[in-house]
Amino acid sequence: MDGRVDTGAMSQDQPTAFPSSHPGSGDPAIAPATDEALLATARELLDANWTGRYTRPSQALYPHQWSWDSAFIAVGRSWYDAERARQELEALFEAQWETGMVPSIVFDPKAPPDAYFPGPDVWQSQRSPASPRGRPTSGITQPPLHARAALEVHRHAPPDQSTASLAWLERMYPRLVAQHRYLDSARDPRGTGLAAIVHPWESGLDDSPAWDRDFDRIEVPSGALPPYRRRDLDHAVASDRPTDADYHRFLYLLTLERDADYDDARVVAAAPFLMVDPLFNAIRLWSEHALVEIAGLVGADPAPHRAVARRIHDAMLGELWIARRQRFCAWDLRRNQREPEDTIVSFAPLLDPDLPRPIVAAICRELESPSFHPSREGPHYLVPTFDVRAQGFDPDRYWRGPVWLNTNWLLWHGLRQHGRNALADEIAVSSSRLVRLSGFREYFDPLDGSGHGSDRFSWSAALFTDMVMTNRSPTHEGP
Ligand code: 2M8
Repeated sequence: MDGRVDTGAMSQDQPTAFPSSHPGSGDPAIAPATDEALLATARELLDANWTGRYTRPSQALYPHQWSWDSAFIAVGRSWYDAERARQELEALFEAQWETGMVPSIVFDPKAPPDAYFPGPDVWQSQRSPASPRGRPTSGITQPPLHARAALEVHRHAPPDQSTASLAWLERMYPRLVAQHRYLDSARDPRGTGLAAIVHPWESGLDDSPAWDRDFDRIEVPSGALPPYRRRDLDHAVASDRPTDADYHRFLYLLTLERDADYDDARVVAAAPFLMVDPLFNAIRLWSEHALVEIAGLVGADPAPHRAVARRIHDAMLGELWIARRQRFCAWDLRRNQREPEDTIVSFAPLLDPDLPRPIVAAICRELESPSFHPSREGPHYLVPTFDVRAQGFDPDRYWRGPVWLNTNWLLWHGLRQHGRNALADEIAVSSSRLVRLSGFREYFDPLDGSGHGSDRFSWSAALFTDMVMTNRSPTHEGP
């Protein structure tokens, strides 16, 4: 166990109950909160961030609806309020574009105009005839976790809501299918079976070093952007957030896409950033498998979903698995290069239920290596989003090293799916310790456990809830 978080006795085959005790590993004083008290705090937080139709990621920093946040939140909330969980996803899909794209942000028209930047006046989604009328959104998407989330929400419905839940699933199914078929058709310029993203914001891991080599070379012509003021820095410290140079590039890409009226063919043909992300595609594959199950539940044909899932699986192995490096790599389609950075996106293909065992083993070796499993001397928390030994690792800056509970949750599911329960448990223990130490923060320093970014962050509360409740539930079918 050298170099590991001490989780107490664990078995390779049987998941442990969600650990609430904290055998020493050099943790600073951790609040002795019970899971029950933390579940109550998580619920209170999610209720405070509930708007009546959906849940804000946080009150100040993110005062609108975000796409994959709502998927994470719906899963966590569904353990105690299945109705709001269903509403959350349905509200998001009311803003689905005619192309099938689910936008990354749906703006709250009641929020003050300067509450978030870039807001609806910058995005101007109405420039696209495919955007929903009278409902301002962003013009890009985020990882398609929603079919998986919908299936989980349905599974958690109490028996007296099973009819309502199935009717909801029937309403959601065609919208979820449209979301997936959009990605298959509009985002696969090479016809490989893999969907490309056109903006780092589409990855959800916006500032990840996974695409530094491509992103950093984007030159913003002088005068290309009007003067603007970053609002994120009103609510979070600058050293936790993206640098001004990166923010400038984010906005520049946004304006190029906006100026193409978010026409997919034009955007994909010209986007300076065109990246195949293993995490985005692994989530897409995991959700396509969820569609197989949903189709069975609503009386539709699961066969087409099986065929798409097989195609994505083959393409991930054929195009993104680099045997020489024993790693999945992001693929920069513009320059036709595989990105060498060792980041958490490389582990996401664990979500593929058919991932070959030698590849599962290689991913676990890397997850257990000192790059992602910091030394046992002193406190340490899993899983850093970037190799802690890499140049440029930053324990506190947004997506460039900190631990996030959503990536922990995805890996936890992936590892359990492949019977790697000991490692999955270590991740659950670390997640629990971080919450006890620093609260439901947006992200955490993997070396000292301090909290960063936003406070009272919704998906941290929701996913903590899901990990606790899943481990308590003997009948949970698992992903
Ligand atoms: C972060 O992204 C937004 C832009 O979409 C931002 O920084 O303003 C990311 O962490 C993203 O994954 C997340 O969905 C969003 C809201 O929590 O914040």
